[in-house]
Amino acid sequence: MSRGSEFVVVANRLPVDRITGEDGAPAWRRSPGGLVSAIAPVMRRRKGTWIGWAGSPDEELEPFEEDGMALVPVPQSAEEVELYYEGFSNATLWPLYHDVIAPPVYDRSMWDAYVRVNERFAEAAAKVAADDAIVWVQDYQLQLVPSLLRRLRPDLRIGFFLHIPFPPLELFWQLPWRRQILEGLLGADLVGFQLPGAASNFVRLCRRLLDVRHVRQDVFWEDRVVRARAFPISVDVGELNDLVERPDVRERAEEIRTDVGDATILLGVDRLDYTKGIAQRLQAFGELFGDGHLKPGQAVLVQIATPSRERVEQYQILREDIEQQVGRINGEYGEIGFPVVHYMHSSYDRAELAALYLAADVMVVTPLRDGMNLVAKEYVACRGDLRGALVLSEFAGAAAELRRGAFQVNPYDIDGLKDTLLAAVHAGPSEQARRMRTMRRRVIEHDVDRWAHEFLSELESPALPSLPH
Ligand code: ADQ
Repeated sequence: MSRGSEFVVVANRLPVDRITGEDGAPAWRRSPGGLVSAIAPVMRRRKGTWIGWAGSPDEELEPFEEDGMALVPVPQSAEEVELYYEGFSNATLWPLYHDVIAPPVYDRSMWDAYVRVNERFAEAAAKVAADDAIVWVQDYQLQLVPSLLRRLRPDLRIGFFLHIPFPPLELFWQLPWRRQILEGLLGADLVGFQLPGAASNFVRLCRRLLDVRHVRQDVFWEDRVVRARAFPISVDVGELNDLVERPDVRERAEEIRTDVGDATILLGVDRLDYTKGIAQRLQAFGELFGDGHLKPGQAVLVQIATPSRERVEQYQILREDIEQQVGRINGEYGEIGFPVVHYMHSSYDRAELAALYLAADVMVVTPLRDGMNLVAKEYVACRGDLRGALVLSEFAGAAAELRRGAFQVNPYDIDGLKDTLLAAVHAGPSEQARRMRTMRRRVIEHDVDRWAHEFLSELESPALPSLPH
């Protein structure tokens, strides 16, 4: 590929999944999800290029085109997947940035691999970007790319967006490579976070660790201004609207309701991750049966848990724990024909998810810490009928926007969670409508298109002209 894209996205994964086509030959399909659908139109308009890993280790692929997007695969060896992706990204940074819910692993060989892979991504971006191009780097796996890339290509305008929380200084301080990560991010012109609090954490850290000057959230670093700002991500409201209008999706929602014998449906949809508070949710729900507040056949919890990071030890332990807990609850409280928890460890397509959202009386989102949580917003976007209730953890980024309409909970407080679940189950149609209307106003106005647009407008607007004295 020649040096020439005006707009480059750098993310750990390419926005396509490998599938087997109808003729049995391998093919690519655009990955589902908001990030890809938000960025795809911008990519087409600006003749963009997406740089990322294709998903299989030890595979060298030539650049290719798919769905109107130019894609540049960056290879990763099996060892790098283990050390950079499963290791430093998901066993070190992920738990550290999520309030150390699980203990982070600090391992020097993982760090070395993280540096090596970040260098490879930066080199790939430096090669394809046109003069003065915009480069948008995504997420915690690539925090060194902004500074590595700036060193190679000082002409570029570089943005970075962190999808997960940015921890308070007291936690970040643990990281043996804290200085390198922070300097890596400061290579960007604009560092975007989900919430203003995360941007403040970042600026405070810059001041304490690097002794830099700043004016509010503009940090002065190496004769440049690095802006830290919040851009809460959202969902593709149009896509979800289209889905819930489809007759087959509506029929499927009815079928789900019939399948559970018209019990009140509480729904959980999460990657199987220890940050999502699935154990607390199950505990509270089970106890409601133990206390006699709910009866088998009257209410069910449908818990969809997408397989995730299955080779990381913490995730294997979590899966065993959750599955045991589900078994225990059903063993204790279920009756023949009336299990109280329906647990599915699998991934679903968007239409099936939309049908589940339509069928659910209560959506239960109880993370212990979450950058945003798109599931909460997807549920709201699907409920144009103004029915249903959202139980939402205070520790999800989404709580900042949905506070007024959601039933808010502290998932660590099991009694509080039980009371809130019951309140949501018993909310009448007018209360549901009032709350849902408030939440929908927010989600519809602030959809994922607007998120991408606001980030890129800020990145393209000129920085402050001069340094403070
Ligand atoms: P995640 O931790 O993956 O994202 P979330 O925001 O809820 O969490 O997004 C999950 C996505 O996967 C949703 O679009 C959901 O519909 C989909 N999904 C979940 N279970 C599924 C299943 N069984 N089958 C198919 N699809 C399923 C990270 C951060 C979040 C942040 C997002 C976006 O951790 O805090 O909101 O990035 O920035």
